[in-house]
Amino acid sequence: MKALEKSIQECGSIKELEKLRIEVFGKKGYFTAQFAKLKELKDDEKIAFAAKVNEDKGRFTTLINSKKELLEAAERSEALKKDAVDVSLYSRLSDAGALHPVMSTMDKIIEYFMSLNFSVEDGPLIEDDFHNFEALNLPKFHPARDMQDTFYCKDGALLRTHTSPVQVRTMLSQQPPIRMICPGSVFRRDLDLTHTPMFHQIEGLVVDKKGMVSFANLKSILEEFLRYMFGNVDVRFRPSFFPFTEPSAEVDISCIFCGGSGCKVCKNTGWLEILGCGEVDPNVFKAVGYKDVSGYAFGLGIERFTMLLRGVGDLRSLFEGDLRLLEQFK
Ligand code: 2NM
Repeated sequence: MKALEKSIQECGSIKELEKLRIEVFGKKGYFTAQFAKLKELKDDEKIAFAAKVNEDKGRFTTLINSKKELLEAAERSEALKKDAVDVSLYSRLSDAGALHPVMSTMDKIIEYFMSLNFSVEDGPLIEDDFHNFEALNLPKFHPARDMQDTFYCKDGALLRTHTSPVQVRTMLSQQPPIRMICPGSVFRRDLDLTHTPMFHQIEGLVVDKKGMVSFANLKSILEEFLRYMFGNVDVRFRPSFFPFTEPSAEVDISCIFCGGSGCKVCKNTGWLEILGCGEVDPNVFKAVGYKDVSGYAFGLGIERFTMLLRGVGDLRSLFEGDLRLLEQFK
């Protein structure tokens, strides 16, 4: 008995334990032999003996079962150790992604205006006539509303042709003072060497009580911004026209490729056209129900900024999805 108990305790594997179990409980095992002895005993001895053997049987069952559990646990943890993965190991280098240059230009511009406390707003790509045109002082038969330029959907819906409808929505839902920019994609029916039917814009808008913001503020903020983006460039404002601003201006920087002496990129003018701006037209404020305010706005194309900043000569390379383009900007 004691010897059996000892061999169970010292048993090192489930297989060995199973062999022991058969030795103890099997047909030719210990307990079968014990019970066989019963016949040879007198009646009064039988009861005591049988009780003793049954008690032993119970004890061995418990002993073997708990030993089995121990061995199984040990085997499991052994298996886990063998299959363990070291999650702190460095993996083989995979193809990590890179931000598209248009998006990194967008981020840089957003960061600049956020540092000046501008909020960043967005709005729907599918717009309606009021938000995209009417509220922006684009009269019914203005050429910019022509079928040539705008993608129309069913039931008067259209793809926004600029991000200005976001400014309209912001003015309708907030009261001045407003300092905001709206980055995002816009859509026009245009496709040639310098135009794609989808491109990206950032527009800015500042509105405050009448007299609080001026064209001089607009000039200085844009000059600072353009020097932040392009380095130490000259900036000039040329009178221009937009339906939603009055007065309006187009802004040029001195050519960053030739320094202003004239080259292919600036078509020998020494200047690069870079954005449009102006004081918000009173009709726009009327459309959103603003009274006694003044404000200015500006708009720029992110692809154009990106091409100039990165020396990308062909607009199409920004849209071809060729990974070799991104590889260069990792
Ligand atoms: C430009 C040029 C000038 C502009 C105006 C507005 C609004 F909504 F305030 F009227 N948003 N954006 C604006 C003004 C955009 O892009 C070349």
